[in-house]
Amino acid sequence: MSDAIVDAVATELLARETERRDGGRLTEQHAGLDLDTAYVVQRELIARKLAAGERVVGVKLGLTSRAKQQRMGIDSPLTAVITDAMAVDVGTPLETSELIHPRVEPEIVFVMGQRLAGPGVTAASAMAAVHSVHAGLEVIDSRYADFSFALPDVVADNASSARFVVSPDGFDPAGLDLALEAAVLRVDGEVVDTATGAAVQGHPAQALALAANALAERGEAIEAGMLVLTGGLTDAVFVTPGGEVSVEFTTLGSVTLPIAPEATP
Ligand code: OOG
Ligand code: MG
Repeated sequence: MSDAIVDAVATELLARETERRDGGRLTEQHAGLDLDTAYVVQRELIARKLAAGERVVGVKLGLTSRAKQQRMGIDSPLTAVITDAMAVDVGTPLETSELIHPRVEPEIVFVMGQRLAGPGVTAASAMAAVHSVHAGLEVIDSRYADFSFALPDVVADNASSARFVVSPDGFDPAGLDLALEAAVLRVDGEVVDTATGAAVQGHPAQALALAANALAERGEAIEAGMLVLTGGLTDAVFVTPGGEVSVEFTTLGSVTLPIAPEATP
């Protein structure tokens, strides 16, 4: 693994994010950008965000549902890191002018009650560490043109992370059947997709276990108090300024993300 590749890829991805521009796959420019190197890039990119004042608030999984895997042409889940700068309060409009080509996807979100560290984490032991379950929407914004990437590209790009909104209403995991928890995704009031929690690795707790075990391979754990975004239940949808995206769950409630109107010159 080359430090020069890690530096070059992290620098380019952060520049694309800051300058709101996409670009080609970095695996095509750097033959050495394999999966292990990509996770080192992701860690470097987060380290630079922390140095700029951001704070880690949780982890996310990507490509945990078939809908997402098919759209992206990648059948392997991945993990990434979320920071406070990505959090949008419920009711606050999404400023698309700050982003490149945002898309929104519905997610089931865990707030951790206890530290969860692999290896050997099962869905049951993962669920036992969860404090509460919440409805969420994630805004992804790939730094690659047309969201076209190979697995190391998207891992290096922190899994297209950009923004997220989580409902403050938390539910005790013991009282829920998350595999059967249904989600209805609406854009501007029209239903565009539906799914149940089983779309995410059979059960969102399975995704949580997967994250804990994958992080352990890199010497990391999921800490108490952290958020875990378990992965888009459906394909992500593009948004239009002035519109809104919402997800309504059976028992977790609803989250609506208004999209800010285009700024008038
Ligand atoms: C990668 C991010 C995937 C999810 O929930 O599957 C992700 C992408 O689709 O650009 O956040
Ligand atoms: Mg997601």
